[in-house]
Amino acid sequence: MRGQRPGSGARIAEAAYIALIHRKEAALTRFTVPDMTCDGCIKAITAAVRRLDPAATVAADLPTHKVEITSGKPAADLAAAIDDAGFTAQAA
Ligand SMILES: [Cu+2]
Repeated sequence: MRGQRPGSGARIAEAAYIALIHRKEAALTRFTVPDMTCDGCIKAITAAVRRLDPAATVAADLPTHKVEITSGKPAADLAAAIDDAGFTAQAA
């Protein structure tokens, strides 16, 4: 890039790298939660996930007991949050 101050490109790249390592990209994680049987369960699971990650999105389907979570948190942490709320999160 002509006309740019020397070194500014490297500084931008470094800033982008620091942003990347500090803010993990949100990923979709799927669980099956067999003991999720009513809207109250969905609310409790959603609340538990949001306590861990307020930015998470949670989509639940009662008939199939599937829960889809979009979050930057690791799947193991999401499963632990669901388990701590009294449910069983199985990898799906
Ligand atoms: Cu319920």
